[in-house]
Amino acid sequence: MVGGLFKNMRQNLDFWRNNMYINDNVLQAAHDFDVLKVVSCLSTCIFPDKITYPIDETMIHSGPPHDSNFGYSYAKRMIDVHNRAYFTQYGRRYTAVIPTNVFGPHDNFNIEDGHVLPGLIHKTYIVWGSGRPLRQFIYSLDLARLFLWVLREYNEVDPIILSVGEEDEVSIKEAADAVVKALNFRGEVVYDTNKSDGQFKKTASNAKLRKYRPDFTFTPFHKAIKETCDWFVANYDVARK
Ligand code: GFB
Repeated sequence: MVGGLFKNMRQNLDFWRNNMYINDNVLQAAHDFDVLKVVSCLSTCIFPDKITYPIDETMIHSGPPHDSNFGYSYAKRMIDVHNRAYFTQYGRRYTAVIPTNVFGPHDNFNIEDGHVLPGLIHKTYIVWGSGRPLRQFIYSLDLARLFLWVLREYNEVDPIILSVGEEDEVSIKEAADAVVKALNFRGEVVYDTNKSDGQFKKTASNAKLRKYRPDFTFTPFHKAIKETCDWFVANYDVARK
């Protein structure tokens, strides 16, 4: 069960309970049916809020998460505990990836529940919050390519962050400007500062990924935004919104 900042702030209990049920049912069923490998998803938003940067895989349990999504964060952290327990008790090599903010075609463009980029693409001219927070965004097609590599080649039980580099972190304003450019929007962009900014930053290191995949190239941000905007416009009638 995933959602943007605002859905998390409204439903921390649902995010905690539903994701805990999913964790236990999926992993126990995999074990019962002798599934050899399970790759679960955590997220870079589950790391401690008060932390040093860049965040890396060793810091998952080093302190409380940001208050806005504590239910989701603690439930997702429990997957790492589950994976370690299946390894120590049964030798299962179940693992997890830690994607940063994902976006792309077929996203959830719902304005209230979705994440920032699909929300901006759907709304275009209204940015919630100040636009100052920083995020690393990963294009869904790049994440899918990396996910197949993890499934086939990554053999650690410890999780691995799947993110663009720290140098590719952008502000929400820069992300909004990229959407405005891609949609050729000519109107005024307004910032609704009555809406929360959420976590200011959660800068994650992709050094572990780079150690395994120094060759991997991410789709340039503006190209990925353009492809996502073009998909949304061409599929407006069927897009989740
Ligand atoms: O993607 P998002 O909702 O989640 O981004 P997080 C929230 C940031 O974008 C805040 C700004 O700074 C918002 O003020 N923002 C601007 C908007 N316009 C919009 C808009 O139209 N919609 C939305 N949603 N935000 C989530 C976690 O944190 O990260 C989830 O809460 C999940 O659990 C996800 O893990 C990856 O990046 O703040």
